[in-house]
Amino acid sequence: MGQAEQGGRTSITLNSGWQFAKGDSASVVHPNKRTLNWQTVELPHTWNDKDVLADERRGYYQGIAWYKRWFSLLPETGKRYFLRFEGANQVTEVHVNGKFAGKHIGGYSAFNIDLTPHLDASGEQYIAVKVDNSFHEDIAPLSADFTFFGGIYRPVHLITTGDKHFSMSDHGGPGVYISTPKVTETSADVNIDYHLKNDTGKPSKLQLTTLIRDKEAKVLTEKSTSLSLPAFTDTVVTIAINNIRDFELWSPNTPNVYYVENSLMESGVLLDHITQPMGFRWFSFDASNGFFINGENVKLMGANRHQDRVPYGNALSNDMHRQDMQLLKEMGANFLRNAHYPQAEEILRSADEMGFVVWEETPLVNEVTISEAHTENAMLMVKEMIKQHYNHPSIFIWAYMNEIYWAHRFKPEEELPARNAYTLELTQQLENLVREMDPYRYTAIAMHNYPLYDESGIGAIPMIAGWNLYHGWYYDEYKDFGIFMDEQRAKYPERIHMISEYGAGSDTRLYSEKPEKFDFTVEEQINFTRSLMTQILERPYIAGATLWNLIDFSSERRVDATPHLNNKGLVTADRKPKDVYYLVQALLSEEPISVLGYPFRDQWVHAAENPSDTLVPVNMYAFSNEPSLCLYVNNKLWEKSEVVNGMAEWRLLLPAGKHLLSLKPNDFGSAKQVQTTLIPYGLGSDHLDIAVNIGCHYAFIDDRTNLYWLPEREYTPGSFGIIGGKQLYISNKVGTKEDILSVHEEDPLYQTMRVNPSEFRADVPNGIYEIELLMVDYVRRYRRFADVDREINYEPGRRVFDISVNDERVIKELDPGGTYGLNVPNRLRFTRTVSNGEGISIKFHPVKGEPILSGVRIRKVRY
Ligand code: GCB
Repeated sequence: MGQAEQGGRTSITLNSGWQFAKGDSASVVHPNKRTLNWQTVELPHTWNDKDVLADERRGYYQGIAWYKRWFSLLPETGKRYFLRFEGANQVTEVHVNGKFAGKHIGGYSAFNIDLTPHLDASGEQYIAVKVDNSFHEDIAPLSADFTFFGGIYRPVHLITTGDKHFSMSDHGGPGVYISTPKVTETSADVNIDYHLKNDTGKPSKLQLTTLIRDKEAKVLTEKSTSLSLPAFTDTVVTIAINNIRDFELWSPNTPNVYYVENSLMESGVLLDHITQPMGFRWFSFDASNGFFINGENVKLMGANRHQDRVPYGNALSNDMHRQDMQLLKEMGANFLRNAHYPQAEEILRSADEMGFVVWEETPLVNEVTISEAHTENAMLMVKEMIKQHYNHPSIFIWAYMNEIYWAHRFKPEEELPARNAYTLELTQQLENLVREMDPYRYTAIAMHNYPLYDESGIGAIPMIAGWNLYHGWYYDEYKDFGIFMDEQRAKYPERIHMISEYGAGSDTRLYSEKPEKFDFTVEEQINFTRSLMTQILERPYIAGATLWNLIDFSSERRVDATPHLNNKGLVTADRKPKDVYYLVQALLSEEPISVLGYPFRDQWVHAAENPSDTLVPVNMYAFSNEPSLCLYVNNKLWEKSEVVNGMAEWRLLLPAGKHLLSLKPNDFGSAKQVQTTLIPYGLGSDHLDIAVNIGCHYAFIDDRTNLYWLPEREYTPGSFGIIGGKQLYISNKVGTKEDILSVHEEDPLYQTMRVNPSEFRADVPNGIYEIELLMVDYVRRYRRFADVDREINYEPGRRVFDISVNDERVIKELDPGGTYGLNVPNRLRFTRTVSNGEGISIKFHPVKGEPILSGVRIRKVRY
């Protein structure tokens, strides 16, 4: 209790020993009533950590749950007691000793509850907290591409102050608001607004001291002010400290944070004490040349961050929050967008101290509800965000909506005029509010590629136009990104443009030498990022850009290669850097970077016609900010390659076996092992085992067993492959992006398929073979995260076919959808003796509709 010794205020976490139960019961507010099924939990806590990952049913528990606990606290006269919740999603009601003590709306900001009037003189206190994460049409976010985890998912603190104190009822803010209206290299003026509260019936004469210390606790300046507080009031006092000298400036490269210690005393007794961060810096944005801080032009480059992590949901420890910030820092980023909501105090503290420029925003995403309550809540969220994070020197931009027209195209035509009018008015109201609350920072909104922002006029309201752009991923091609931005620039030369989002997904189990749009391969994510980031770096008018997203994050309703996740992360959900992370590092970091790409190619399989002199081609790449790199294969120089836009590439031809690749000889630390395996001509091997990912151009590596499913290939005599049919493409994107039910770890394997194949042929020598055929009858069921599930009306018999092996019908009238269900995988396994040099020929015979095939595995066995 470090702060306790200094007197005035104590603050201690109250995170252990809570009882938790899902469901509702009015009697929970009273102690000793045994209702519901309780379990002991530790805060931070969410109740959705597991159900968001379940396949069978869409959705996760969105409803009421309770937390309760006892604690000891002997109330003293002259003290006030508060609970501070750093965040609970989304409506929270607090009851103390059976009495209602307060309610908070909104899932992403902190709030304080005054316990004082409800405390029991015996010292035994009972607290019950009801949290509800049900959909509520007046509380943003209404819909979004992320999971609305319920729970008290950030820490709780028990705070004690004197009965005159820095306000604890100012929208969760500290009651102390520090501005730096004028800063130059050598001198600075600081204004501090104090919101003070006298909870007693007596007017008081108080002493307020303000001390600014540097990070070594050396005092930079100090000021003492006398003031009087009338009885039972909130009073705002502003003090100015002018012409401060001998300070160090704050910037992303020199994150010199100062700490303002504020003390409130009465007749020499310390009543309250609070320390807040601050930084000395001046900055501006320019429509042509971007961002300037302390007179220096700095390109803002970084990433967005969501706050969850598998398997903890959104209930992360402070260490986990800091780990994310460390990843961002090491990547060379200087810019962070807290999307789509205000984030944990620990994130802001780390941003101050590590040196990030932060864009923070409230969770108004996708759509609005036309109601007064919705407006009020939206305003409240802005007030809370600004009050709570006002003092952080890392914050430069306040934003208050993201893609607010996203759901527009799904709304009934007749609603549109009223929706447009409301959205325009709301935008203007929120803009005015931010400008009024904080005249020293910039405002922004994030828009998507949709003409209505320009047409309706809301694009012109904020000071910064933020763009969420996915050219070459969801639509168009990479180059169209630059064309789009140049058009915007030409149309609105006075606007400050930023790229609030750009990013492509990847599943670290998918690899391809011929990556393509929306295929979720590691290579495609690299290609997309390399192109768009280079285009951004080339355009000085783009003040900054944040990649979408630092992490693979939870989006329960999303249906891509990785179920329930949005996999546009630079690192995986468990925080392992993907290859694209190192590309970004090479493009941004000022430290020398050279990292060999780590395509998961422990096993590279290639069929060869002439085994004695066959070499296996391997594509290798490395990320670097050096002009060129040398590649060593088994410690011998292979070749030097130029680094272009952060990457050097090699095409290797290696004999079968294990090879050590490195960027320096004998550099075992960074070396990567590649195994090249030949499938011999004639497929004649006692251990023949081939697995083919039918219907696409990429390999799938099963990360449980390392089994390598080869990209599909056409049959050539003497080898194996598919004949006939075509790969399934929906809207120019490979495969179906449906959630394949019940096979969590194999979704991408089943998602791609060949429709109407006539044959899969493998010219294997005589022997006994185990054959597996993978398929799934698919139906489009979900639309991306915005609306309700579609009913499946399945008529049995829409797709019926026979399968023969070597002209013997092994399966007749197979109806995979009808037999197993739609989007349910089907894996047929059987053994077959091959004799007379016939090889294996698997044929598909349509009876009704078209046959489908997602994978083939052939393995030589003994019986
Ligand atoms: C966007 C949204 C973000 C989504 C992202 C995506 O533009 O702002 O919430 O997650 O696209 O990945 O589609």
